[in-house]
Amino acid sequence: MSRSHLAAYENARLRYAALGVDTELALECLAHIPVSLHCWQGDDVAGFEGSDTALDGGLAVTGNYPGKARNADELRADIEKALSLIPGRHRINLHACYAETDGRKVDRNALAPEHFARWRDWALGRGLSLDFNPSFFAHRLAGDGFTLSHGDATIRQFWIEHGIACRRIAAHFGAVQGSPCVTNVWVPDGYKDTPVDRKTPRERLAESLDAMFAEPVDPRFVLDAVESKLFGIGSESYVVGSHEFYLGYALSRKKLLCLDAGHFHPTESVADKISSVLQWSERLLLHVSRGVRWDSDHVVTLNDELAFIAQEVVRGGFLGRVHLGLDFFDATINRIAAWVIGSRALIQALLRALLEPIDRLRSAEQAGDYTTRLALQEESRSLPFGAVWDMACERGGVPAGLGWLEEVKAHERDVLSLRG
Ligand code: RNT
Ligand code: ZN
Repeated sequence: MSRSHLAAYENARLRYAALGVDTELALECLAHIPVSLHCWQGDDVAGFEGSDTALDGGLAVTGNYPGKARNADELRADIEKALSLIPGRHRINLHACYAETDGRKVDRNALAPEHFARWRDWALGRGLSLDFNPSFFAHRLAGDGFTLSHGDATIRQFWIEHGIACRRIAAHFGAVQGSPCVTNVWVPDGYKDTPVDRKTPRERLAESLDAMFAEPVDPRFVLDAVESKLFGIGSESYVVGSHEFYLGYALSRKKLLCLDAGHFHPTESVADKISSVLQWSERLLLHVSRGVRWDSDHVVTLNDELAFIAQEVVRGGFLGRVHLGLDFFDATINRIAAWVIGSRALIQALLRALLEPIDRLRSAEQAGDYTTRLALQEESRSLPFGAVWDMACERGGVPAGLGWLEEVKAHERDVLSLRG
């Protein structure tokens, strides 16, 4: 690290210390927060099942930036490249449609750990843990927009079996990696236009979920989560798995609720939900994402909403109870850069939250001195955060500043541009 960087950090350390904040403690804490990096940013949620399964279920990836991963080896290499530019030790989030079946057709209800052996060995070899997601989209039995809540019992049964198969795969990951595999269920089910019967699909979804979760799994190996949504493309009028539906389901069945930052009304604060849900639930899964108008999955940036989410997790002392996953996909920019930008933004938000002069803020609030509280909140914004972030990158062995972009550009020239 250059002398001027070191001097900048030393100066920052003193500035923060003057407000009662220990930058060393913040850096130490930050280095141990895992973020689950979603594999699906690397290939536009395509997966490896072949071409007869176009993306659907309201998931839309726009853009045709060259160089996307065409197979699992390329995807893993791209993830490694991204991880080399993100400080910290993180996790990898897989979807069932990223199975490797060596050209054989294995339907989703027949998936087994062996189809993820390469992912598992790759992850274990690099000290990475895996999280998992059954894939309830891009499949002939999801074509009409319904899966677990489908009116046809045979189709429901197929998806229940898929969920069961995925939990067994997750349990295998959990057993070998020494940390639970967070296994998230999101189904696209819903109607484009106003339904007459909102009740029955929800009854069927609850029943299917119960059937899917009937087999007990060891919580040391698997943590089940369920993810709600307000609306999707093609399900604008009604989503079966709404927020209230899954909040009730998660609490009554002791599952994790997954809050996706892009799945609520635009003025609704996901951050504010964290301490509410955690009053009643031991754990929570966050899909850190960014909604922009109709799209719920833009690359995460360091905006106020992200800062607020990180603050709530840190202030509440919830770091051990909240699982942080990323969920976005953008094909208009370099896909590795998208991972790096979104991950670094989340980690920056966490560092900022760890650097808040929280003791002073709390005493101002407790004393009813809201003037000081507001003044201090505003003052915190201009503290020399960048110098501490540079130090986090330096200690994490990744480029500080825009150094990472040069590496991404070089990799694009040398590797991505050679892909057909
Ligand atoms: C969709 C959900 C879901 C997916 C991924 C691919 O609206 O957010 O989490 O994005 O599972
Ligand atoms: Zn999500």
